[in-house]
Amino acid sequence: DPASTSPVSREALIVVSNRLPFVLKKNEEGHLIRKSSAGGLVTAVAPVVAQCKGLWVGWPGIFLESGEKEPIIPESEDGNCTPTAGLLSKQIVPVFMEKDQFGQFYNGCCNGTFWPLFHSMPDRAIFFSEHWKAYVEVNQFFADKAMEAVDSLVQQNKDVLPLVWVHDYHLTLAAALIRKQAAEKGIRIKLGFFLHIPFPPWDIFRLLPWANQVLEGLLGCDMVGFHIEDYCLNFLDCCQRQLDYRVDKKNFTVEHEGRKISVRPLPIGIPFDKFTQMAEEAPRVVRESREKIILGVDRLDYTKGLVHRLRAYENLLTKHPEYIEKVIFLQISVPSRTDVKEYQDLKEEMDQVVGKINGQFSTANWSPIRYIYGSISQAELAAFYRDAAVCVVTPLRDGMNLVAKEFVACQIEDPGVLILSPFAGAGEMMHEALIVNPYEVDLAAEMIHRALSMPLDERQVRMTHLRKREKINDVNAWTANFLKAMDSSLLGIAAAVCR
Ligand code: GDG
Repeated sequence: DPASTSPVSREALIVVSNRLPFVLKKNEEGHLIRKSSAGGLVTAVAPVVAQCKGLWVGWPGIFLESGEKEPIIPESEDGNCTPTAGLLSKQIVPVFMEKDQFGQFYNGCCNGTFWPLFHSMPDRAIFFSEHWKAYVEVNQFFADKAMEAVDSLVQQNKDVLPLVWVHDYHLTLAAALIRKQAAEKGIRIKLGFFLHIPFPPWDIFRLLPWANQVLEGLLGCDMVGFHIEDYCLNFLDCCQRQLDYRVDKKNFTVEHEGRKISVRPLPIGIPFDKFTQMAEEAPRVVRESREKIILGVDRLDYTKGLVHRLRAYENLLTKHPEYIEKVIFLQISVPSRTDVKEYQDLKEEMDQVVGKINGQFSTANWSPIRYIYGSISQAELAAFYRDAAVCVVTPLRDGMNLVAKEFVACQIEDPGVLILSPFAGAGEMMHEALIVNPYEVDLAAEMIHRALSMPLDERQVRMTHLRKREKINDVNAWTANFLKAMDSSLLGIAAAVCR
């Protein structure tokens, strides 16, 4: 058992993320229930937390009325006695926030400032000191809660070594705040961070009025992880040029306060086998039809390149009228951040562009675009992935992009073709996809044409390679790689529970 060979003692994982692995909802009788989230991160990481008797710190998705007491976290999902993702309620540390403060933090700073800036779209970014103030307060609050979690583990077992894993751009300041408190209390911990979105080049990053604080916050860790090497290099460059810290761009380390922080590329994967199995089991959702399906699946977000993609399709129908009544573009757009103006504007724009293209090209029995503004079940999604001839993943910028990987995992029949943007992290490694710059609308249209007319043997060769890579580098491998980068004794537990 590798867990018991650690010189100090057994490690216990504490995950800190903006959201818990489930949200709390009131059922018809007014009782709180858990509604679990089916994301790959949860399926891979929660079993490790459960097994090592660790904790998960995060927001449960509801606000309390003023003066309302914090509710007790229910043990299981509606009517079912299995705790969500194996996590008992005593392993959940909920972080409750006031609605106003959350709005300034989440809609304001996280999604108004960090999101566009880190996706290299500074013109969309807003910079308000009230938002930043809320961001600092919320990060402090999460750090306090994480420290309570650390304390409770140490009280139960003084030999435990807490391994705190902080996630994403919402919580860039938390690690340094946790480190400070642990040092004051003389508690030894390990701290790691993973960023799910891109880390921008210095010339963009330095537009952030609070750039130094963010870097110092991340450098509170022992290890900082990004999807790909480019983001690591951007981060190292920022530490060097913004803070004048000593960085080693060969070994990917930063020196700060007498510590050496390692910076690592840790490309995330998906639960590959789970998606393949869903594709095997899912009934046909698209009626047996003459048309080939071109599929797009995204949160409705301006980084995903949705309008550019529709323009490319419009261009295809104009230049290649032979596709009229022969193909259907099925775009699933999940509503997202609907309180933020940029997202409301995008919704309007999409409605207009879809309407225009459908108006221009529809015939009595056929419309070129089927547009779903809403979300569908994962089983249905797997069926769409399986039955699509082409999947178009063309973000203008994307940390990784899981849709590209899920499509590949579901391609169990006559193989389809993946069209991928080089500006997604996934574009760095999925070389057998057709790679196209989404800004080159004409070329993107030709790429769809090429995908639709690609011979079977070429499709098979490309898909076989893509599937092989994603199966090996699945989300369990990612979790294991994080633990390895943290030099963690939990690696053995992860290998045992994530099979
Ligand atoms: C961030 C980074 C990075 C979508 N529609 C439905 C649905 N989905 C699921 C997909 C996929 C997920 O949502 C979207 O993941 P992405 O990776 O594409 O994008 P973000 O949400 O922006 O995620 C990204 C990721 O973090 C992980 O690090 O890859 O770059 O931006 O899993 O399947 N799921 C269901 N119904 C839908 O209609 N059930």
